[in-house]
Amino acid sequence: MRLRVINPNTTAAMTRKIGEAAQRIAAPGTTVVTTQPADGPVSIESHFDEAISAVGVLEEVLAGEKEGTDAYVIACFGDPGLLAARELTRAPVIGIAEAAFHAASLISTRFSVVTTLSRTGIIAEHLLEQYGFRHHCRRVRAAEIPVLDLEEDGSAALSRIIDECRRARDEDGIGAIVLGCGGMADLTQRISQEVGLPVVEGVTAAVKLAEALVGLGLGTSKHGDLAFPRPKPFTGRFERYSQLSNER
Ligand code: 2AL
Repeated sequence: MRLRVINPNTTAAMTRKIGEAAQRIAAPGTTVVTTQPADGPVSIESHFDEAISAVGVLEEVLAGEKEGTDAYVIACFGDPGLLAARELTRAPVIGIAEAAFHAASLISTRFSVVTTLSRTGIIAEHLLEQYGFRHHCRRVRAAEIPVLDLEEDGSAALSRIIDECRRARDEDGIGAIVLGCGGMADLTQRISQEVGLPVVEGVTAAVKLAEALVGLGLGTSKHGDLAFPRPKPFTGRFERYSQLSNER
């Protein structure tokens, strides 16, 4: 199967890291293509960043449709553009936050999320509500590191995340930890060893869920609200979307 993993931000180093994590976990028969939008924020840590990045994600899905993609992963913890992406394809589209919540809820009754900055915690909280995981999650915690610190060798990012995970373990009454950023895709084992709890990371969870859905012969329903968008004129910068057709 052909899996397109989309890093919604435009930092190539993070895209590489996400791609390597996806490749390591993917089944031998899975071809992983990792991409990032041509335009957009270098990191996503606000509602504004997220709204802008969603357009790039959708363009990457449209590009993937031309290449016969079998499944998509949106590799940012806000799952930007997820439902809109599903409208554009029959293939399954999995967000890393929803993948991580599902996986964590299958191995524990309660989990906490450890994310980057506390101002982005609200995005995870909204998703927990929207996806129905509010009661599975004890707390959304922040290590107070900007996303791009995760790309810097020798930064304090890892030790701060580990410290926050230890606090979650000791104070939250949880069975598992969810890492709340695509840039943490390479940290699962290390943190799990240090903290002694199962650590769920969304990129890897999403790859395995995407493979499972494709293996089950399941794709995005085209019945109801996830049907292809109704064709209509788009104006100005977005005029090219007037060409979107229902024929795919
Ligand atoms: C993210 C993420 O996963 N990638 C990014 O740029 N921002 N989300 C987050 N909470 O840090």
